[in-house]
Amino acid sequence: DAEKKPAVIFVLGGPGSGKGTQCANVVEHFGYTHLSAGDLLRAEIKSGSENGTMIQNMIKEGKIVPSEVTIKLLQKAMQESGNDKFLIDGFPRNEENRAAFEAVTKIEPAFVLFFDCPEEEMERRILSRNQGREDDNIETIRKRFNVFLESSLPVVEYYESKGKVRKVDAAKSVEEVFEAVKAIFTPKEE
Ligand code: UP5
Ligand code: MG
Repeated sequence: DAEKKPAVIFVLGGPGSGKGTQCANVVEHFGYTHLSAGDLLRAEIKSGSENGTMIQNMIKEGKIVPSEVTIKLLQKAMQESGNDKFLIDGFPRNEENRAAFEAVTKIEPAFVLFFDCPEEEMERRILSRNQGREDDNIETIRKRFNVFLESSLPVVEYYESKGKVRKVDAAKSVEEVFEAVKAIFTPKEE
């Protein structure tokens, strides 16, 4: 059909790797709309929706919310934004998320921005964040790390095999990481 599909970039990386921080920088410089799947799920809890309690329990355990819930929230946010280019932050988190998003939206990402960061550094960042997130305690952090290694890294590997991963060393300062991110978003002169 003649309808133009939006441009989507998946922003992936472990808990606390700096996805949200860097997405805010990209929005400012490159005109994307930032959609954090985690933020959308937390807003859904706050709104008192019928799924709220289920989502809250899953986040507390570091588990991945069923994809139909997350995909619906993403689609709604995309429609409401009026934009046609999106940073989807923290999704897809497992193979099922990835396949369902593709099947439902028929959208494939232009590329995957992957923040590579050692676990000790991610843990340090999360524990000093102090934003009152219910999953920012050491017990849940450990669970989030395990889910990331077992379920989310395979998604990065899938896109790696398609040549779609742009990997950034996320252990550096916010400014240094953004320099690397900027280079990825800036069209190269031939
Ligand atoms: N900080 C950032 N960059 C820094 C740097 N370079 N140097 C030093 N400090 C830096 O950053 C984390 C902290 O570090 C901040 O204090 C920041 O100032 C500092 P942030 O940018 O927030 O990192 P981010 O990668 O966004 O970390 P976040 O905790 O949000 O990642 P998660 O992937 O764990 O969280 P998310 O919100 O995506 O998901 C939460 C839960 O929701 C999941 O565990 C899961 O239960 C559920 N979920 C789903 O079920 N499905 C989904 O699709 C998405 C989420
Ligand atoms: Mg985040």
